[in-house]
Parts: sequence; C-alpha cells; structure tokens
Amino acid sequence: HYEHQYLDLLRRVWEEGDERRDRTGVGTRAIFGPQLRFSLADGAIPLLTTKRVAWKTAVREMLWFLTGDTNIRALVEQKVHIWTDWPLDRYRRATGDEVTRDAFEARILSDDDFAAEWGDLGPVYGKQWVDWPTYEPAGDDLYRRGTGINQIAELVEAIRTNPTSRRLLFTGWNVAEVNRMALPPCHMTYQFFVSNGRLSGLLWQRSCDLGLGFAFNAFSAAMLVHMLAQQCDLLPGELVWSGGDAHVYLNHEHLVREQLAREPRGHPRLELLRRPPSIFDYTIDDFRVVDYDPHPHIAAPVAV
Ligand code: DHF
Ligand code: TMP
Repeated sequence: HYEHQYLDLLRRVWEEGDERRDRTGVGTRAIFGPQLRFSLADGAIPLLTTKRVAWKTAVREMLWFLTGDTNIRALVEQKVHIWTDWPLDRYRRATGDEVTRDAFEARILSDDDFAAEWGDLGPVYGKQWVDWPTYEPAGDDLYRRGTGINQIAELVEAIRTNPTSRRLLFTGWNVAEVNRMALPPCHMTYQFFVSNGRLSGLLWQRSCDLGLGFAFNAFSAAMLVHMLAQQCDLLPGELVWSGGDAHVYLNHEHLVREQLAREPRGHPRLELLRRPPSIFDYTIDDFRVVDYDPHPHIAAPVAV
C-alpha cells in the first residue's frame, strides 16, 4: 500500500530523528532529505487513510492559490480555517487584543478594512505563482513595476508545446520577498516531466510537518498533477515528494502512536468531473474522491 512509505517515514523520524529546537519553540525530531513516490495512474492519489483528511479543504486552498489571492478572507468565507492562526498571531502581538479565533474570523468577514489590514499573509504562494512581480528600467537607476509573470499559465503552455523541456517548473521562493511573507513557502518548488504520454510532478518541500502539513501537501500536489495532465491531454504519471527538513513536532506523539497502530485501508481515487476551459477555471464541485473510507480524524495542535 502506498501509505506505508509515509508511515515508515513517520516512524523513522520519530525513532531516529535528531531532536531539535525550532522557530516555534515546540521542538521537533527531524531528518533531512527523504523522498517518497506515489503512482497517480487511474485517479490514484496519495490521500492518507490512517486518519481522515479534510481533502476538500486542500482543494479549496489550491484553488485559492490559483486565483493569486493572499488574503485569508476568501478561505474563511468557505469555512477554511487552516491559515487563520498566522494573521491572528500577528494581530494579537501587534495590538495586545486577546481576541478569540472565532471573533477574529467574524471580523475578517464583516469588516473590509480590517480584512485588508489583518487578513493578508503577504506575497505568499498565490501571488508568486500567478503574478510574480517584475521591474523594468525607467531611466537613471529608477525602476517601475512591470507586468507580473503568471508561472502557472506559462507552465501549462510549456508542457503543451515543449514537453521534453527540463525547465517545466514553478516556484514560490521569491528571494526578494520571503521576508514579507507570513511564512516563507514550505511547498516551494514544483517540477514536471512528460514521458510516454504521462505527466509526473516533483514537489520539493523545504520544511514538512509530517503530522499535519504532509497530508495536505501530498494530496494537493497530486491533485495539481491530475489537473495539469487533464489540461494538457496527458495521463497522470507519478508524484515524487522530496522533503528537506522533515519533522515531527514533539507534541504530536499521540498522533504518531495512533497512526502507526492503524492499517492503511483501501485506495481512494480522485475524479475530475469536468474539463474546465483552463487551469484557472476549476471549482470545488469539479472534484470528487471515491473509495475513501479512512480511520477517524486525529486532532493535533499546530505550531505557530
Ligand atoms: N505550520 C505548521 N507548524 N504545520 C503545518 O502543517 C502548517 N501548515 C500550514 C501553515 N503553517 C503550518 C498551511 N497548511 C492545517 C493543515 C494544513 C495547513 C495548516 C493547518 C490543520 O490545522 N489541519 C488540521 C485541521 C484541518 C481542518 O481544519 O479541517 C488537521 O487535522 O489536518
Ligand atoms: P518554518 O517556516 O520555520 O519551516 O515553519 C513552517 C512549519 O509549517 C513547518 O513545521 C512546516 C509546516 N508546513 C507544512 O508542513 N506544510 C505547509 O504547507 C506549510 C505552509 C507549512
């Protein structure tokens, strides 16, 4: 079963990883540079079955990235809460206001100015993916803003017209802007490879929270390969997941123990119910996961 790769990694990091302090103060055990491979043939998708994963939340997040939006308001409107903790933390620190998460989200929804000021994550994924900033000379050492680069549109075009290119990639890691992001991109670079009519993808994830983030990141990357393949008249091939700092937070011990005690169950498949006119036209209703019968969800605290 494909999921044993993940479970083996989880076990290895927990049993053999280096115990380290980290930015959040929670502490982790970590190893460097693991790689996992998942088949995407016939709708296959690396969705974890040893705990229930909110895959629709991951779909909504991916579609939000593709709009170029970086404000959590559009997520909160869809009851997606996975990005709220970072703007909330910034707001609390800046104002000393110990607002609850619910009250903060309510204000993000109801107050335009508040959402504009406190709901933005900075120039994160969406901005870099579809509107990477450019500058053009405007005389004497002056530069003006040029037209943004849509890396995703260019990628689709390149896969279609030049499938053997070794430059089929996009990245969120804009060196000049990482310090203005709420979090520098974790799933930072995606590369693609076309062979025998199949599209494969490789995700380089510089930092991976194996207890929480991984489940979303692997599903999302695979979903993106399925969408790109559909748009480029290719079949999906493989997802190669490459981690940099792959870690388990010390306060996820219960999750590690519980998940390792469970057996993977069934082979879920992703169905794309429609072929939209472009990669930017998918909606949540275009996605269905079938044969997904996971073990129950395991809650775990997220390190901010
Ligand atoms: N920080 C850390 N420490 N770990 C992360 O995985 C992480 N992921 C981020 C931003 N910062 C992060 C963005 N993605 C959840 C899942 C993905 C995600 C952020 C949070 C999360 O809380 N998942 C829970 C609840 C899911 C739900 O709301 O339905 C889970 O149990 O999967
Ligand atoms: P870092 O920026 O110090 O590496 O912290 C980011 C944390 O968030 C780290 O635990 C990795 C985790 N993370 C994921 O695993 N996947 C994600 O998609 C995101 C945004 C974060």
